[in-house]
Amino acid sequence: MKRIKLAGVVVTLMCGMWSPGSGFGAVVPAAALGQEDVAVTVHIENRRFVPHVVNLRVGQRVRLIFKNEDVELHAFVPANLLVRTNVQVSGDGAPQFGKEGFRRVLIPSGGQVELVFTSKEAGSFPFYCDLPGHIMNGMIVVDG
Ligand SMILES: [Cu+2]
Repeated sequence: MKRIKLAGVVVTLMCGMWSPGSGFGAVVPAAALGQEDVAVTVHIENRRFVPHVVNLRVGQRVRLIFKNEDVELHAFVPANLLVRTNVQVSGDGAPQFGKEGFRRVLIPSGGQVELVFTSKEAGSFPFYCDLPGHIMNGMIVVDG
């Protein structure tokens, strides 16, 4: 395992297989996991995403991990990043899908959710938590 620091975000490079946690919703077969280029962990604490900026590259397969360390439920809602994108969800969250694909995932207190996907286009893609009264924002920046 190798750690590099990229614009304030610690990116952990993973090798080998990864055993998924207990699934909920769109559960991924274990054979499909463990092939990503990078893993990025975003902590949720005190109604904030930490870090709130995640840097990715086009074509990079990423495992984006959310750890909810608050005592309340939160959601990860990406504005446009994952539209019509294949997203594998694992962990103990409750993902929701619509016509355009992945819409959001609810992350219980103390829970962890992992999303595996490949960014298709460059840009800055905001994300937020849409639970009532929560003002929680972040940005996924995809470089070409
Ligand atoms: Cu929230």
